[in-house]
Amino acid sequence: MSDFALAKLYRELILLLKILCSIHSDKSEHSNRQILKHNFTIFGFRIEILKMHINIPEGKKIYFSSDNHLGAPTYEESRPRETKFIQWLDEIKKDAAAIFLLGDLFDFWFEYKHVVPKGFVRTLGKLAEISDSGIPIYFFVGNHDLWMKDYFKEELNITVYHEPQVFQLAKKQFFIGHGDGLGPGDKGYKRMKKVFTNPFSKWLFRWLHPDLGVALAKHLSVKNKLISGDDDAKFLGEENEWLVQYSKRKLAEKHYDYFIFGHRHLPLEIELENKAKYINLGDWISYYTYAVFDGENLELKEF
Ligand SMILES: [Mn+2]
Repeated sequence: MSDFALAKLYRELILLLKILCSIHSDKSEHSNRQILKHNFTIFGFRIEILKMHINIPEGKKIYFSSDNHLGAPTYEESRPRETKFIQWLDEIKKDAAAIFLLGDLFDFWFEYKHVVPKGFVRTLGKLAEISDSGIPIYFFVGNHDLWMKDYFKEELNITVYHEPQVFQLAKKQFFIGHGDGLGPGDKGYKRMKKVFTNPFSKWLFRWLHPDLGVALAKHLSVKNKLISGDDDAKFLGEENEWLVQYSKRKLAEKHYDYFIFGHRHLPLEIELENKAKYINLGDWISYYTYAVFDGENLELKEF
């Protein structure tokens, strides 16, 4: 088998595993959710796999937001932004069929075996209330909160994804993720991400006393662009927007209606080919933007 064929097989197996794992981790049952059968081909063999499908009942909507960076630049300074976010959650819970949070909710988050970081109780409490009321919440980790483990699942019944996922929402195909490290370029950050997600470095970090570890991580998160992976929030033009390039590459393989990402801290809506759209959700630092999908149309709005 050629290197190329091996690489292709490897990629497809990883993709299959990812999809199977993501369905597996979603244990809760809701009446408006179902698992769809989906055909998948590996070297000509047709395999049936499962895909998340959410129906949107009449009058209900699906909401998306990302990049709150609670705790930045300091806990006190991010409190007004937290209050505003909770007001938004209170507003959307009235007609939400599901809520997608696309990462960097916290400027830094790390789960120890028996301990989670201090703070953010109003946000966590509001998410608990919404989740308990039966509205499913999906969380995609960002580059600032990628050290999530099972706390959100166990405490809030929120499904946590560590990689982008495909969802069918009503009749439309969505490709959803935080967006860090995707597309060409950003090599320095991609290398850093390998270090951060490496089990040995996580194990080492866990054994630093949290007063030291969390303080160090918070410092680096605010100070260092390479560590945080955050670019300046200026539009670089379609050709230089990595996530646009990434979406175009994905479109060449398969049709999607919407690509939804965070990470850029810049609200963007870009038409791609065949009516596909790239949406960037902006942030809750400068823009307070979110997307809402009613089953037919998706709108980027400001709160
Ligand atoms: Mn961010």
